[in-house]
Amino acid sequence: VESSIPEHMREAWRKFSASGFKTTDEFEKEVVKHIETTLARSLFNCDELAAYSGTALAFRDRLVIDWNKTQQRQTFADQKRIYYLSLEFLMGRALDNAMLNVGLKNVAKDGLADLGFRIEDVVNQEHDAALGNGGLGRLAACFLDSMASLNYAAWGYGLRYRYGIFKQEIENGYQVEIPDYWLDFNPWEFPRHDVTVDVQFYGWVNKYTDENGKQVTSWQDGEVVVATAYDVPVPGYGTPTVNNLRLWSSKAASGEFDFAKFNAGEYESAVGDQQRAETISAVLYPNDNLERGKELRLKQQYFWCAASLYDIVRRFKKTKRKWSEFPDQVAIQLNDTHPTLAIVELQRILTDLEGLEWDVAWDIVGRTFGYTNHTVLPEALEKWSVPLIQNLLPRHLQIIYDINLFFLQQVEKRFPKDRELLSRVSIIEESQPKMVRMAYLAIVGSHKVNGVAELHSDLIKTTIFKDFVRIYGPDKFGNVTNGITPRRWLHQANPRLSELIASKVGSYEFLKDLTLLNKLEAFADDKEFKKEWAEIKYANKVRLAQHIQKSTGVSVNPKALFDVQVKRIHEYKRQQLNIFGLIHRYLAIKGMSPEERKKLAPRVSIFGGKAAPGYWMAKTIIHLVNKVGEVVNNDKDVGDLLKVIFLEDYNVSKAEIIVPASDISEHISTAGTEASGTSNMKFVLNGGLIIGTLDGANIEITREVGEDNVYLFGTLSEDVEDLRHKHFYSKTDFNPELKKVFDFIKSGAFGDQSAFSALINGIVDHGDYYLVGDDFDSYCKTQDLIDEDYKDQDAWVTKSIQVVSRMGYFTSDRCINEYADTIWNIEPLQVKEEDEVRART
Ligand code: H53
Repeated sequence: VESSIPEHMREAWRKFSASGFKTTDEFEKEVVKHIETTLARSLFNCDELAAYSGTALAFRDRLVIDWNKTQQRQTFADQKRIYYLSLEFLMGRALDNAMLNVGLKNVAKDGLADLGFRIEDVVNQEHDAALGNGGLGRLAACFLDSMASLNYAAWGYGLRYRYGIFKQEIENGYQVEIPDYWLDFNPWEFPRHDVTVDVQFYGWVNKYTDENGKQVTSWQDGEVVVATAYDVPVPGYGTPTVNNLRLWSSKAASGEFDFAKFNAGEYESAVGDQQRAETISAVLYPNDNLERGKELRLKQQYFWCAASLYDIVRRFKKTKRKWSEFPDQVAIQLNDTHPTLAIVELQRILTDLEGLEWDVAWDIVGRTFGYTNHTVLPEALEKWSVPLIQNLLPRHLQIIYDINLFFLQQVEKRFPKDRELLSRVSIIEESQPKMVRMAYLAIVGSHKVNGVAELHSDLIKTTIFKDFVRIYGPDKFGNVTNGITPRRWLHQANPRLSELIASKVGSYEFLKDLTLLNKLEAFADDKEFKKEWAEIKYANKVRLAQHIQKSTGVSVNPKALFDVQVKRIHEYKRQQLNIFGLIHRYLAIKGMSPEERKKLAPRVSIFGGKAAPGYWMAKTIIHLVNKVGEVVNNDKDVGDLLKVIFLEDYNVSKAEIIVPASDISEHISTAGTEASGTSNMKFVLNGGLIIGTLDGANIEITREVGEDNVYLFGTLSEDVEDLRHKHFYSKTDFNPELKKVFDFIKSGAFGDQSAFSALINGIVDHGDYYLVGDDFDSYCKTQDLIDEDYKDQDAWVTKSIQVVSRMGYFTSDRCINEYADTIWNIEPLQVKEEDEVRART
């Protein structure tokens, strides 16, 4: 490599090469140095934010050393790499995670204490990196953690949004959205101003024969936007591997602004170009499980795919291998259909730019890509209008048509004269306007398609992708059940529980091999152990109660049963079922005698989650929860028996407080709608039990932890369609208890009833698509059962221990190994044992 230092001059480098702090003294020295020099502050001017900044910079230095070495090691090893393309990475905070992963949290704790700070206060200064909406984005973050922890050579590719998911405030019971500008001070990103890619939009396609008689296709003119790389280190746990997350930021090609235009007096338009370019990476679309077909979103997708592919191809070309070896060096995983244009872009690079034959190129493309589907909801399946693509990406539209043509020709050969089939599987939907079905394009351009839980993977094979199973055979379609990283979701969020577990199973090795949790089973009846277990849950509840008090002003009793539903607000997730159940409970309490009330288990019901800003029904649900809270929490009759809390601005760092404090959490989607769910796993891993439908990963959680340890209820997915049809003919047998709830709302008990009429009418008059009426009765009965069971604390704690001991399967490490074996065909990189040991100390 031209830019490396000559051999005879390397000694000085080696002598002074940074090695990173190990002791408390060394750590303190680093922190003080950063505060005094990097931040230009002093001990007379050092608040918690400055202490956070100094600590983060000290740990960042430490990570960078291993990061550089990891990248060198991966380059020398010259093996296959994984590229995980995701429009969302919901990372949360980085400092606590970095401290734990490099094994120096205690050093930092002591050091910060010496310097006059509490480590918790310092850690709490950090702004969440919230570049995602919900489950899909958080899954990507867990996968990055696992890929690094398992020493896979892996890169994440995403967008560097200037604004992440909005901050939610509740005003008068309504959600209000505040922009999330998070880049004021972000020590975790490294701008790479030398790593840029020109990305083209619009223009036209020129096909001609060159002087050698060769057919040339070239995409010309249009507009160029520059992608600049920002790199974020991703440390593994207890390993020297630090992988890279590369996020692209957009700016105008002409740099600051167009000087020619500026000098010609067109100041506004000069600045306008720049702003238009910067808009591409400005903001994360705040929809979860909903696609709205906006041009800017398509621009984001292409901008990110084009920059990432250019980068991947550039890296491959340095190895000087033949194109046929590309799939042996590169595995690209598509997180949902958002990056599907990468398939088209690679085909364009290989044919138009590199001159490969169509078939040769297409074979390479297919062997490179894998596609993960995360939803069957029709409103979430991406379709882009043909005129929109035609205008923005004219060459890509032609390639899509060609891909479709070759695909349909294949199908025609295997299933002659089945015109219906051809029109059903066509990548182009013959609607007005025509639409490109991105999921179909993703299937056709990948060698493997997977769902994210067993039920979901079965459903996609029998419903939305049924025809493709016929065409390609069943082997192309698989399942990789989701998982979560136990480092963040147990060790970081619940350090005391993690420590107690380690003391029983012998070491912290369970954080790398979660199946070791099964050793806990032996202590499920151990009196002393159960006491400590229960104490930790109680302490976590006290901490959450303090948070609730601070953020809502409501004081809750930590001895009450904590019932939690935190996730994006969506009709299919059925927060409305939960709140209707609580109104039912409230009415029941009101009707009880004092003796009956004494027998009831006090309950705190906690909601949290954001509604997409344009999702009116979801906002109505938030409003109802808040109004019910106002009434119930101020009713002297009810007291501690019931509190209804809406916690604003649910995000990753709040989840780290909420999850360890739950007794029961709710995963109550209409069967067949929640592809997997991952918070269900987080709650159970922290000793919480769940109430849930037979949906997504609830089913596999039940299989692992035992039917007696899960509160299941409701319609089965195979019965959902029939019921939906029936709703349109008869609703005479409408649930009388639910009707009472509706009447109470209509009486104005929670303020102007018209605010909630759409919510009620959707159920009573418009077919009850999500089966709230059907499942209400079994839901309430199951809640009654929970009340009863919770009274027997001794048995409850045994269940709590048992379920944790059986959660080994749900680590994202298991997922990553499955992807590696069945889709990517890749092995981890060998890391020297001494480096592993160093990383653990
Ligand atoms: O992806 C999670 C699943 C969850 C599913 C979620 C998801 C999004 O967050 C956004 C879009 C989408 O298509 C799916 O709803 O069930 O657990 C990770 O797979």
